[in-house]
Amino acid sequence: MSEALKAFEDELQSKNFKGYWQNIQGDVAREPVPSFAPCFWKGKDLFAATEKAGEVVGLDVSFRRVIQLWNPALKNGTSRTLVLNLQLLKPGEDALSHRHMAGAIRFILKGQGTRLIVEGESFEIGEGDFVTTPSWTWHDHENHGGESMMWLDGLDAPLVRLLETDFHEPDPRKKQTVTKPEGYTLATVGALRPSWMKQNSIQPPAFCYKWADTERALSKVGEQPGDPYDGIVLDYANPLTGGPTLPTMACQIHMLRGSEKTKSHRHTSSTIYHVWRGGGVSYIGDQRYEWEQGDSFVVPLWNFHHHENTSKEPAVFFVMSDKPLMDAIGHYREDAKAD
Ligand code: 1HN
Repeated sequence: MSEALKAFEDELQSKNFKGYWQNIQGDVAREPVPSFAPCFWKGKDLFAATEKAGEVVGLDVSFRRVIQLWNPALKNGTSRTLVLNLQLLKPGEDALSHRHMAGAIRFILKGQGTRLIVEGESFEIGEGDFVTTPSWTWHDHENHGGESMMWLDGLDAPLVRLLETDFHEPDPRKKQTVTKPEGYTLATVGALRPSWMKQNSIQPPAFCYKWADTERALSKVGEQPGDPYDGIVLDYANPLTGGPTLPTMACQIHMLRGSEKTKSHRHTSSTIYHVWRGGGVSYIGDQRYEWEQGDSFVVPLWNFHHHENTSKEPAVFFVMSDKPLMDAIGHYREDAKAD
């Protein structure tokens, strides 16, 4: 570098300026190069760690007894934008109320009879149910049943951290008072809905999607061709608009029929998979992962991936992705691998 150029750059810096040429480091990438790699978590290890947390970590120590599926390529989180956790709530435990900017979902893996209270409505939850806790909604949980509850917590917390928009408020009441009748949201946001009710046009209402309905839908469409890359896909749609689950994340159920093998593709959204039923193998970039019930893995953006159900029984994934974000800003691109 010439003396004159160095002196000029120093002068720019002293005035908080930077020349474009100072940012160019070699070739500019022609396509996305994710900074985080695929990662796989064994369900057996996750459940064992969570059981252990149940013995050594009280709710006084950890406001929520939650273990994160931490992608070591990141400071925090499972993907760049989303995090998947497993939460344990033991019989008799109450997780106190709070609200925050991060939007959250729960997918119940184990247990019955617990209640999630969101914005004054109490939802009874059990295995396979899926519940949303949209951004800035009060939420607390109570396990008044006889068995431990375990559920997946999915949050857009890494995105919120990046945006630095995290308002976070403990509830001065500690626990919410239930102010809405049982089944209130279900009865008011469907095809028949009260005409005077104003709804938030960005955030969906908190909603509980029952496993029995998911199973029924799978059985009604299970014979159809489905999607070449993901098999039979059900969207957990915003019940009001039919749009994505939350503005920042799309949650889905994927079913691979017995011996089904999907085609390979890649896209600019990143996807987190949890194996809810069955066994098989997924290929992500140059990695091969064999999975069984309870396992989880993440497919970073722009990694080719495809899946194979290696058994005769259906395999079912619970899936979470940041595609709505990419759609909202016009960054979604998808590319099929040539056969
Ligand atoms: C949260 O609010 C819950 O309410 C669980 O159950 C996990 C992880 C990060 C930030 C907030 C919950 C969380 C969380």
